[in-house]
Amino acid sequence: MSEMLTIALSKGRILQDTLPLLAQAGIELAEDPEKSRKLVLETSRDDVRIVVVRATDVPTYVQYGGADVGVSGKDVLMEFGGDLYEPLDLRIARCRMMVAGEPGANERPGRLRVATKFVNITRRYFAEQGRQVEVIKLYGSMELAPLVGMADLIVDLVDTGNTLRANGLVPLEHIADISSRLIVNKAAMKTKHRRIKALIADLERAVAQRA
Ligand code: PRT
Ligand code: MG
Repeated sequence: MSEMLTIALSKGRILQDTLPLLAQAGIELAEDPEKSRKLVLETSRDDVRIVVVRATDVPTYVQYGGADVGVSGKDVLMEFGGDLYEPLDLRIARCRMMVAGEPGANERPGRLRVATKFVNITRRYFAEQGRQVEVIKLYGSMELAPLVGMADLIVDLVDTGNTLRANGLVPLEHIADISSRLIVNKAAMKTKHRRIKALIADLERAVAQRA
C-alpha cells in the first residue's frame, strides 16, 4: 500500500466547492463533513484522507507538513506569505479584495484609518501607493467600523456587494481578484512527487471541464 496523502480543507464554501472537484479525481468522502465532528475524514481511497481546519490555518498545516496539500483562498495566502507551492488555480470561491467605505471616504484629507483582518495586504497596498494610513486589526464584521466612526475605510472581500450595501458602504478601490488555490508542501512535492503530480493533473482536468 502506498503512503498516506493528507489534504487540508476548511468547512464552508471551500469544502463545498472542492468536494465536486475531488470527486472527479476519484476521491469521495464517506460521511457528510459539515455534520461530522471528526477532524480527520476518511475517503473512498485508503491512501487519501482529509483534515478539516480553520480557513486561515490551512497554509500553516501545509507549510509545516501537517498536510501534504490543501485548498486556500488567495486572500489567505497573500496574508500568510509563507513558503509553499501554489500549482493550480481551482477557480472556486471567487470574489474581490476591495477597499470600501462611505462614498468618497478614500478622498478624505489626512491620515486615514483602515479597519481589516488583512493587515499585511492592507499595509502593502497603501505603502505601494505612498499613502500613509493607520491600520486597525479586526477579526470580523469590518463593515461596522466606518458606521461607528472608528475607521474611514475597510479592506474586505466582496462578492455580491450585498453586505456593503446593507450597511451603507460602497466599494471604492479594487485590490485583487480572489479565488482558491491548490497549495503543496515543498518537501512532499519531492517525496510524494508521482501522487501529487497525478492529483494536480486530475484537478486541472476537473477545473477545465467546469469552465
Ligand atoms: O468563517 P471562518 O472565520 O471560519 O473563516 P473564513 O471566513 O476565512 O472562511 P469562509 O469559509 O467564510 O471563507 C473562505 C474563503 O472563501 C475566503 O478566504 C475567500 O477566499 C473565499 N470567499 C469568497 C469569501 C467570499 N467569497 C465572501 N464573500 N470569503 C468571505 N466572504 C465574505 C466577506 O468577508 C463579507 O463579509 O462575505 C461577505 C461579502 O459577501 P457579499 O456577497 O455580501 O459581497
Ligand atoms: Mg467566514
